[in-house]
Amino acid sequence: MTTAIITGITGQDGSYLAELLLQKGYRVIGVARRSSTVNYERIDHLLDDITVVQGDLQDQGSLLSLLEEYKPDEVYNLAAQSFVPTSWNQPALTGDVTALGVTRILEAIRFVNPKIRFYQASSSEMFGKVLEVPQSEDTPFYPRSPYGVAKVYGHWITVNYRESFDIFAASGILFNHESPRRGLEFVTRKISNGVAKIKQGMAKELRLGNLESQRDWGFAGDYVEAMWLMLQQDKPDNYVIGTGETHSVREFCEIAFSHVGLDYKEYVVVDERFYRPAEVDLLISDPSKSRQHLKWEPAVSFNELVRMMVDADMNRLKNK
Ligand code: NDP
Ligand code: GDR
Repeated sequence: MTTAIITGITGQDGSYLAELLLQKGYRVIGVARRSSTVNYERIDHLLDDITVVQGDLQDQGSLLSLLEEYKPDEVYNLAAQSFVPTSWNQPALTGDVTALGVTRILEAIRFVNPKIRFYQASSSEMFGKVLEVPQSEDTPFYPRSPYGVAKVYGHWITVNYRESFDIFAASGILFNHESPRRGLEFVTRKISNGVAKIKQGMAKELRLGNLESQRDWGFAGDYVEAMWLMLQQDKPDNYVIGTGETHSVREFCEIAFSHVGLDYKEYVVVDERFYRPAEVDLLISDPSKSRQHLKWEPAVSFNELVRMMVDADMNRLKNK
């Protein structure tokens, strides 16, 4: 039985990746950091089938002992301080977890078993103030937040351990991917949840920041398949994963509100509190390498994604 360790098991992607690996017959070990109350909402339905263990990206020893104890074949590093605005308020913590945390796992792999295959969750935020449109594996980085800067470090240390120590270390440069399990502060979920609350009379308006920023949005359930595929190749590499389409926050609002028969212009209030010190205006992937090498294609379209998220929040609030 193949064993995989997933850091960030309690997050959006951790839950979808665990489901995928269980379907493929893996033994799944999920790493969660200790907290005073458990936050297993996204993995509640999996707790009989996976093993959840304590570990923290800020603690080298915990990572070493997990690898020694569970002897994984594959490690997926999904843990991070992943919310861009928080990275300006907690830049040093973001660097410690999102950047140095990657080195700590790679060091654990190097000492315990350099044959372990490693996946690093890199991000389109590394392209930031984009130097090329669309963005591919060869586009230079220009990160615009402490989060983006930390991810650039995580990406390059992954490449460096591949080249220095011959570790099978893959970097997936994933564009935004969303789902009904997305955290409530990210814009897509904030909109789908806001729409459902307004429709059900629980809120009167939705306050957002920059409506003009454009993202290449896909469905998280599709993207975890690409992570797995990267570790099944003959050689480790970097891959851009996205849909190749871009849409604005405004368009997301239009579709989400109209799905429940509302006009977003009557409810969305632009609030400068949600503007960022430096914005990433436009992201759009060139996913040709992953289409060709991994044979990966997203299944869920942008319209389907928006409707799926609104429907899920409508149902959740109705059943409350
Ligand atoms: P989430 O924010 O939903 O999940 C992040 C996970 O990291 C949570 O399980 C969190 O635990 C855990 N974590 C945070 N700090 C630590 C720490 N010090 N030690 C151990 N675990 C920690 O992110 P997503 O699932 O959306 O994203 C997964 C990864 O992919 C992240 O690295 C993200 O930066 C990256 N990424 C995401 C994209 C997206 O569009 N979703 C696009 C590109 C990259 P807790 O629940 O305790 O907070
Ligand atoms: P992002 O996602 O920063 O792209 O990072 P987010 O959903 O937070 O923002 C997307 C865009 O929407 C604009 N925006 C708002 N954003 C939030 N959160 N709240 C608002 O009210 C709002 N109004 C407008 C933002 O300015 C931005 O332009 C996500 C994270 O998952 C990262 O971890 C990941 O690496 C990248 O996607 C790819």
